[in-house]
Amino acid sequence: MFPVLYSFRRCPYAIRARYVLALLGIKVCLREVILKSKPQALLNLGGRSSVPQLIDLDNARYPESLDIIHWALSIAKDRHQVMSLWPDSLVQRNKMLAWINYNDIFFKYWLDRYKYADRFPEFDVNYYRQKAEVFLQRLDKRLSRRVFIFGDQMSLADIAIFPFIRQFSAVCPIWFDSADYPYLKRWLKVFLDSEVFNVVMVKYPAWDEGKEEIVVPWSL
Ligand SMILES: N[C@@H](CCC(=O)N[C@@H](CS)C(=O)NCC(=O)O)C(=O)O
Repeated sequence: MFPVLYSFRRCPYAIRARYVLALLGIKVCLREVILKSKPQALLNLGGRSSVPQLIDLDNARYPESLDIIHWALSIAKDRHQVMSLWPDSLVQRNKMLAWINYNDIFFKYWLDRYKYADRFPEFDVNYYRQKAEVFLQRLDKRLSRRVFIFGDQMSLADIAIFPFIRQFSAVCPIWFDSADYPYLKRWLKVFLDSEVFNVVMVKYPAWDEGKEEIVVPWSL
């Protein structure tokens, strides 16, 4: 028996959750969801049916990516690794959360408009991209002085944010390739080239009641 993770391969929230689970070696039963046709088992949970969501072995429900990540951090065996991702210092944690919140609230807002500019005809795509670039500029400046957002070690802030920058880069790869964000690109590449990322991006068939359960051991 393993905890159940409802996930969607390309979802940046699901990627951040899977990345932490894989990094910490926490096995789950991965149920790949098609967003337009969610499985009844997910809908039956009631309330929000977004992904990722995790149900642990005590039937406790973790309905948000950050809930899942904190659950994973709380049960991971390698406490040294946990400390390096999410240090004990409250000051440090608050700073990380500030970066993550900025990403989730402001950057995501402009990213969606940049990605789906045709659905937001009030402004053109360049306007939305420039709004989103405010965050890219902040990140690039910060990453010019350190490898990761909080120093030489990868932290929760990096893992929580990189899937959204990846999504931004994929809206117009030609534009992104020629854009002047050398430090941000170097940082993003560390993640995209990582073994963990390749493992969490493996494609699995969509799950539904009666279908075989896929346990992901995230073997690295
Ligand atoms: N705040 C949530 C957001 C999750 C989310 O918006 N997921 C999207 C896919 S990327 C989704 O499930 N959309 C379909 C829906 O909300 O029903 C989290 O951190 O997990």
